[in-house]
Amino acid sequence: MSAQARATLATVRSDGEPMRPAALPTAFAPVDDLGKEAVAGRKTVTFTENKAGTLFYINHKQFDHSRIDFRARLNTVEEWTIENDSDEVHSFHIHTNDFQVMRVNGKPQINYGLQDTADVPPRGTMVIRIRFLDYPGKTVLHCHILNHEDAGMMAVLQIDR
Ligand SMILES: [Cu+2]
Repeated sequence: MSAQARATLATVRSDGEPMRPAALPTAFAPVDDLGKEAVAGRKTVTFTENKAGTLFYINHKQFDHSRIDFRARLNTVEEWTIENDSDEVHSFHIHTNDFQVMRVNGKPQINYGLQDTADVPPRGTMVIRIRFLDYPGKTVLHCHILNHEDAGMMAVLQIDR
């Protein structure tokens, strides 16, 4: 990344009577736990890149919108292993259905609820569970780092009835 000149982006000013801070909630709605669900399928998603760090791949392929890379069935739960076979972080992101992070580098994760993006550490692995709800059809998964997805790190998932 190139060095950026310092610049003022915004000046925030506050006036008037000070407000009392709102109380934070002490209880949260229960979250779905996909760890208790039967697993209907397993997939491996591997992030790699070329030596120069200019081309990016999922399962050794660059994005092709006309190709279906993964298939799943509606209303099932799958367990996916996301592998990062590179020396930098990649941020796993999937559209349409959110996922639960189960383990990162083998370490079980606390379930704070479903999410749509999670970092996969360099040379690391992340295991997720995902329930395919609501929408049959095509969707995409990709690295959420913009220049990685633009340079190929994206794949098509077909969800069938
Ligand atoms: Cu990436």
